[in-house]
Amino acid sequence: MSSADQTGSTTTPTSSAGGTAIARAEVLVTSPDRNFVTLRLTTADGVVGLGDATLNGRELSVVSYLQDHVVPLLIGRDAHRIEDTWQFLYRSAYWRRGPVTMAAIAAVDVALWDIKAKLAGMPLYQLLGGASRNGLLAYGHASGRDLPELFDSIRKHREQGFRAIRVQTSVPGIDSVYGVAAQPSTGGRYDYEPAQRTALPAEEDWDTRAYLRHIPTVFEAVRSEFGPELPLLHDGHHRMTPIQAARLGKDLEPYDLFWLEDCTPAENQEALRLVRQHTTTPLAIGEVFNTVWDYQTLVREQLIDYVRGAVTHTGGITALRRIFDFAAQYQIKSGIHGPTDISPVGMAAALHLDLAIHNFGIQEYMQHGARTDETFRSTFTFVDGFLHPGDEPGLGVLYDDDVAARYPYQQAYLPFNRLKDGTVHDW
Ligand code: EZ4
Ligand code: CO
Repeated sequence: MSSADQTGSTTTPTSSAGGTAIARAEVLVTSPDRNFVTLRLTTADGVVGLGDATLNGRELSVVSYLQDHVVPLLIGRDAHRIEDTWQFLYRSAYWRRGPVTMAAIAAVDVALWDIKAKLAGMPLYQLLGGASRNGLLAYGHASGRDLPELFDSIRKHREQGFRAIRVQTSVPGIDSVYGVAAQPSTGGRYDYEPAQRTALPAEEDWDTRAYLRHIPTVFEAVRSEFGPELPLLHDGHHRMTPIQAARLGKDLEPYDLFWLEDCTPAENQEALRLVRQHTTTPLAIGEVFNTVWDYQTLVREQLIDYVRGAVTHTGGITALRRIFDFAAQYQIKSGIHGPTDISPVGMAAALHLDLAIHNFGIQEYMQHGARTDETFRSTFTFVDGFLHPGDEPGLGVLYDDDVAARYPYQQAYLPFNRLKDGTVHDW
């Protein structure tokens, strides 16, 4: 250790690191099917680690945060010091939390775990305590503009192996609704893959009363078509007030949902007390959250059943692991966010964590397009409805620079909602 370190006049533990010092930190942007931001760290000895820093629709803000403020702090730090680096990035910024900051910290954290596991010669889940199960139950996204299309989409997902299915449909009287494929006949995929690359956000419309009337009839039809066994999920995508969410939860009880997701915009955690008093439908929340504090009331008062945080958006493996451990004391399980805007690097990180924790619940799995899979070559598998991260040392993902270079960044916004009278509503 240098004298500078001993006197505390530098914050960079460099000189003792030797071959494990971070020698290079690159912020990589590519858009094979949609935009992805990846942090690649390389040690002096040439060991490479990857972290996902993709924040859908706000990608370049995280690029700037990393490039302008984080990368200069990383060079020379010992890649082995994951905890110290996390605490340093979180506390030294003074400004805490927020999706941009926490996505940047997550990318550093995951890249360092990737490096550590490669140096150990083990798949990352081994460093997190080893496997707690053989495979990870995954759910896919079925959707349809009407019941025949929806049934077709559910059948296609089951043929692909899915043993749990999220169900979203159009609502009579509303033109375009979150979660519904534009052309279900071409495979039943709804999402923005390729992402909507418009200069301005696409406008969708919304009517909560029409939705509340319609959705229970959809689940009744799905249950009578597919029987009681199939686990079914639904995403409310933050559109309801607490009392509306309470009503939907009650109305869906006969159909035995695995979960109802994001029933209200849950930055008001207390709102879930009201929902919880009225319904036994299990609740899942957290894909837009970024720290444990967003879950404090939800977990301590057992107001939810599943934590939806993503490794990518919740400060990485170090931070999300702690949220799951906190949740475990209250019998709350994991349900990590896994849409296509989580890159294969972020997915791999999720799968290693899923495999290791005791309170795993389910993993969302939307499946990336072929161009994305060619850019990020992953070892994780999906067999018979179960995901597994694979047994390559580290995360098990390679970033192909040549393929990535073929797909430059393109502006792509998420859509938004207006009510019939023009009022902006939650999307
Ligand atoms: O709309 O990931 O459960 N999944 C979701 C996603 C989100 C997108 C936003 O970036 O709600 O489809
Ligand atoms: Co969701």
